[in-house]
Amino acid sequence: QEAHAAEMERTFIAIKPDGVQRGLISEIISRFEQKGFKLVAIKIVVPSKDFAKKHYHDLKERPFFNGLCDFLSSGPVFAMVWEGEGVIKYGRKLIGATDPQKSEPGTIRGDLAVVVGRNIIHGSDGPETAKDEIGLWFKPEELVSYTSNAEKWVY
Ligand code: 3AN
Repeated sequence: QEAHAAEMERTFIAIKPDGVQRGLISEIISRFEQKGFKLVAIKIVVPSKDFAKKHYHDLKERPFFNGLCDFLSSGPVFAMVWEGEGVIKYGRKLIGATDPQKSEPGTIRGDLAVVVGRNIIHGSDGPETAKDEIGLWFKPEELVSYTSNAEKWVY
């Protein structure tokens, strides 16, 4: 189905400093890749605290906001954009519930994390946040458009 590519949905996924330090980058990429989603942008960066505050601006009233922003800026973050049909919602499913004590086995947080303050990964929670977060972390020219070989077998 050729019409797909241009209108394909995209989401922002980031492996937080705990996931990077624990050596979980390849494990996490695998799960999205094996599902059939397509990686269209990556970068590894230590965000400033101001940048972390921008990223988490929706949570600024929460008591853990400051600690959360300190944490996100405490080390390298592996930022990605993934593309595919339903990738925003299904990406959240792959990630699992916010609190790893409640995420199901088989999900990234269920399998790989224990506490909410160290839940290793972030994923956009809807189309609007996906657009905003991709725009915050990436310049338009850092996103690549290509046809993967697998695509014609996934769709
Ligand atoms: P999610 O990351 O599943 O979208 P949000 O947006 O509610 O969940 O929370 C963003 C991040 O804030 C979480 N990934 C987690 O690191 C942190 N967080 C959420 N709730 C708590 C909490 N009760 N205590 C500490 N950190 C929290």
